[in-house]
Amino acid sequence: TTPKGLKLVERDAGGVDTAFRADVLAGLAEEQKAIPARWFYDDTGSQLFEDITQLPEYYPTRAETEILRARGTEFADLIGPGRAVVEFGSGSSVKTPLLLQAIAPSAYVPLDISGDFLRASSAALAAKFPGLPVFPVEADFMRRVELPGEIEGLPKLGFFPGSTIGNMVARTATDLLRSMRETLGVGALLLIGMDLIKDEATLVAAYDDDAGVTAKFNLNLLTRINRELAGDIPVDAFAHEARWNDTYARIEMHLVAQKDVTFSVSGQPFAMVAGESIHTENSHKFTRRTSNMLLAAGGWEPRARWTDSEDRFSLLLAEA
Ligand code: AVI
Repeated sequence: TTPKGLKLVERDAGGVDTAFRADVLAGLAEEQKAIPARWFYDDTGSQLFEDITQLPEYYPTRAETEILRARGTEFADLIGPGRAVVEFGSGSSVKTPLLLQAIAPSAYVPLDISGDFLRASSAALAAKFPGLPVFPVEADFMRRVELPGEIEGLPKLGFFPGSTIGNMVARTATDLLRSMRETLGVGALLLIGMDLIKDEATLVAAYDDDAGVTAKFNLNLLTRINRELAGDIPVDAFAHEARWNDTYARIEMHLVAQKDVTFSVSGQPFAMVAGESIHTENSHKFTRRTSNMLLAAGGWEPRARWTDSEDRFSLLLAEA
C-alpha cells in the first residue's frame, strides 16, 4: 500500500498539481536541494514501493508482519474486542487482516487522501470480513479528521504500521501524533510501527538494494517532475545514494549529480555541480527510548512494545 497522508489534490487550469509544483520549485531553490518524499508515490512509484517491500534487503515489512502474526493473542488481551479500528492510510492487504483477525473489532475506518485507493482496498477488506462494517473516509490525516457518525461512542484503536512516521522530521511527526489524538479522542489506543536503529550496513543495504529497485524508485521522482511539471532534468546524469545520518538517526536518500548539469522545471532554470545532491527522503530509526519520547511528545503514553525475533522493527501500543 502507498504510504501517503498529505493534502487533497488541487490542480491548476493546465491540470498541474499545484502543491507538487510549489514543493519542487521551492525545494530546488534551497541551498541543499530537497523534495518531500510524499511525491514519490505516482502510479509507478507506488508499484516500485510494493516491489521494495519484497526485496531481500528490505526487512521492515517482513519484520512487522512477523510481529502481527506472532502477537495476536497479546493484542487481543491488551486491546480487547469491540473497538473501531481507524487506520491512517488505506490499509495493507496483509497487515490489516492480521490485526483485525486478532482483535475482533466492531468497525474498520481507513483514512486516505486517495479516494481510488481507498475504495479498492476497502472493498477487498469488506470481502474478507463480511460481518465487519467498513467506513472509508477520504481525508488528509495530517489534520484532525471528522470520523463517521456510525462509530460515535465506540472505543477507538488507531493503526499506523510501516514506520511511515519515520519519514517525517520530529516536528512533523509530533504534529501528526497530536492530530491523531484529536481525531481519535482521549482514551483511544494507537498501534504504531517504528523501525529500529541497527548496524549501518544493514540499514544502508535496505535502501540501496542490489537489484536497483530503490534506485529506480528514487530516480522515478525526476521522471515524474519532467512529465508533470514540464521539466528537462537529465535523469541519466543522476545516481541514487542512501546515507546514514548519525546525528538524526536516519537514512537519507539523495539523487547525486554525476556531472555539472543545467535544467528547467516549469520554466524555472536550475544548475547543479557534479557531486551536489537533491535530498529526497528521510527514514528515521528509533530506539525504545526515542520512540517512547516521540510518542509522549505527541500526547501518547506508551503501554506496550513488541519487536520481531531479530530485533529489527518495533510495534508500539500507546494510549491517548
Ligand atoms: C514508506 N516508508 C516507511 C519507507 C521507508 O522505509 O522509509 C519508504 C522507502 N523508501 C525507500 N525504501 C522504502
